[in-house]
Amino acid sequence: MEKLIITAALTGAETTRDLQPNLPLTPDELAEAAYECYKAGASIVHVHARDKDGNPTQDYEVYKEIKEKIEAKCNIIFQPSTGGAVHHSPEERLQPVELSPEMATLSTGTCNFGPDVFMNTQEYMDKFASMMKEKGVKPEVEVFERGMINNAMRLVKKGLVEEPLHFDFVMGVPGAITGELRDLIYMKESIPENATWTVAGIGRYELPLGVAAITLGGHVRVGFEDNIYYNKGEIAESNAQLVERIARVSRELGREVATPDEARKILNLK
Ligand code: KMH
Ligand code: ZN
Repeated sequence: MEKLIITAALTGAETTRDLQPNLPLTPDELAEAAYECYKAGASIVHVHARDKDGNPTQDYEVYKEIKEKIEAKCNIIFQPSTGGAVHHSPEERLQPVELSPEMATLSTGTCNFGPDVFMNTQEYMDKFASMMKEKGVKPEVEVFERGMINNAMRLVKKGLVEEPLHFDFVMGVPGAITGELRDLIYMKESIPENATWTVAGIGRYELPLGVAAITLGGHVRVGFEDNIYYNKGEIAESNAQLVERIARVSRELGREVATPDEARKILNLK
């Protein structure tokens, strides 16, 4: 089995310091957290920026500062969010793609997102995919429901996204697909054979789905965007603590962990 790619989703747009006191917010904090995760075994860092008040922002300058600060510390793959927060406009969300990062997320469908709606019309999807193509950015296709895989394949047919695709199954968001193992199997069986995939289990689903992905040949995302606990009722100390655990479990199960350069090869990054 190929080595395991671990993605650290450091902050997200929804987690707050009230919920998770160790949440990295500023560019310096994000860069330090990325570096700790890199040392613990992460090869990709998924980043959401925050403004000076700690609120989610998709501002180009803030992402630029974060990218530069992370690159000064290590060669982890920088993957900014184009999902942003549910209230961001598509134009706001697209700003980090201007930085031509190696990867960025691309959500291929609309779903309920707790009390909100995460909006991704066909028009947005086409626009986001075209811009990523133009800037040479590999999309990580974020799917929160099965039908979003079909939408991704539609983008391939239109020539806006190149195969092999890399999917992230985000599972357990209230209002979208559950985090049950049977649903992970269904998702994994529904993508093209040459595609790679990772799973981001929300909350209590993070660890069991991560372990399942290790054994099924997928990859794993962990971090405060998805889960703030180490164990039930026990707040995690850091994102790196979650990365360390999944890396340890993977090695125990006989699967080595990829370095960023190994991840670049597995994902066909240019
Ligand atoms: N914050 C969610 C509404 C992404 O990063 O691309 C969307 C999200 C997906 O987190
Ligand atoms: Zn995200």
